[in-house]
Amino acid sequence: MLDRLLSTLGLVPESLYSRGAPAHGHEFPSINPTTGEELATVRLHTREDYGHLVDRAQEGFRAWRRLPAPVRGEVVRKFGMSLRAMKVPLAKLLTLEMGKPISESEGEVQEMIDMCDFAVGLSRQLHGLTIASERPLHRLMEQWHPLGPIGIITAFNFPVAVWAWNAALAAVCGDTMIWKPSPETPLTSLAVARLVDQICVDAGIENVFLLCLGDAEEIGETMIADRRLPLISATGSTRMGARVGEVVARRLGRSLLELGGNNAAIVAPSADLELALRAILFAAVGTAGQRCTTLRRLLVHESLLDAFLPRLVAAYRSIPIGDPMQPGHLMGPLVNEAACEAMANSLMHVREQGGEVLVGGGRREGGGFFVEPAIVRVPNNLPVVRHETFAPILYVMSYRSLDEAIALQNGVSQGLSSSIFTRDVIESEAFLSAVGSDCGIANVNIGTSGAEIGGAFGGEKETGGGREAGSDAWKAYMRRQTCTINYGSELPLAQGVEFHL
Ligand code: UN1
Repeated sequence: MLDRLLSTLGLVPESLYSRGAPAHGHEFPSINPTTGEELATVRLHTREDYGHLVDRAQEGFRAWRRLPAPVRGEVVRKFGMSLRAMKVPLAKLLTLEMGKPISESEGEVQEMIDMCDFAVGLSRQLHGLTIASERPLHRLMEQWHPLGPIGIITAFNFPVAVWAWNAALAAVCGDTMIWKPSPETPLTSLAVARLVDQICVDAGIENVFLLCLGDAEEIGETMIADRRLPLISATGSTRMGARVGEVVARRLGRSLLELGGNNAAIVAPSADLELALRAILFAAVGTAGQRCTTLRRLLVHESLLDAFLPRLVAAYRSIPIGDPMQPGHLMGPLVNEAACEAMANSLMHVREQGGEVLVGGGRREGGGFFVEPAIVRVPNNLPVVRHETFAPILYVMSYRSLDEAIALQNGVSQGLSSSIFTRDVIESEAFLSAVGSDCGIANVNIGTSGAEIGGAFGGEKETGGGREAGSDAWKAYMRRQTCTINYGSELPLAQGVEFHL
């Protein structure tokens, strides 16, 4: 099955799938987390290979930035069409390599398609402002130009959608790019790179979308320190983002960071509990708790706790866990052994600190990295609750007043996503107000995960402050130029300054 899938996606094992970009590093296995077995081996790029890729990205930029943005948009449109044609095989490869349920993988490819569509429209809307000048016969305007070759670092959990958030926008903005995907998902990344390459070859375009497979030490560190990349867009852990932010800032480059979340949902007294239950399940257990938007903390009004918690525990017991390729399974494996260990570790600490595991938390027997999603009842403000563990652990706390709930919700160092379940408009508006949720995403009667691409995606505080995907996130991929044009024959100076000989 794998061989057929790879050849459908245009990947042949010649030179260990390194495609048009020669790789001279060591062999690296891609592991199927469902079985723990090796799917294939790829060859990594070395620092020297990376250097050649950046040369190519620079060369590509010199030509790509000259094309009108709608012409660049046409390339992205064709890529979106090719993703439509390859949606099912690409989703299957994603599930094989990363372990998310097949419906979620199809959703992830759909997210790429949506991003392409959005970027195509945007390619005719990269607009600046015309601003009133204080001087007679002067015009003040702002325009946006391509930035340069950029670096994109992505994580294993959304290995291709997050690349597409960046790549589709960067491409219409006139940037070329080097992508360093997670070492957990090399085949999926290669398949996407292969699809976009084919579109470029057909369009006679070169060196716009480049892929560099490698680890954080050799490739990641070189990339973030590289002055030829004016922007590094990085998605991953807060630890990784802090390193990227520091190194990029030292060379006064720009970084766009989308890091950890510690997302909470408030279940208020007026909530529709049926709807809340479904939303909480998807947000906490979907993608086996490995989304940056995963629901990690549940704040339930004290009056609801006794009625609601047993229902949630019962629902957890009935979650179908198993081979993510089978459509009935709502939860697949974690990505690797280390993720299982991190989950067990957090559960050990939370028990030590006085938390009570109400359901789940165990490891499933057999091959693969399967765990049972856990609900833990914790006293408010337990230290372990402030850390993000990238696994399906849901901490449940109770609250009395909405102010208390909002303080708990905001009382962590991350600020990505948040939600409230309420039918009370006063509560909902308070939650969305300036003194409500401090997160980049605030939802009402929807869980914390599963954002559409039309809005800007990202969060505050240790989540890194970056915004990707929709709205005006494109501006991060361009340089802004303010232009003042004098169409008169006088030279009036701004602020009324006189300077005559
Ligand atoms: C991520 O986990 O890094 O909002 C991205 C969501 C998805 C994207 C998640 N659309 O859950």
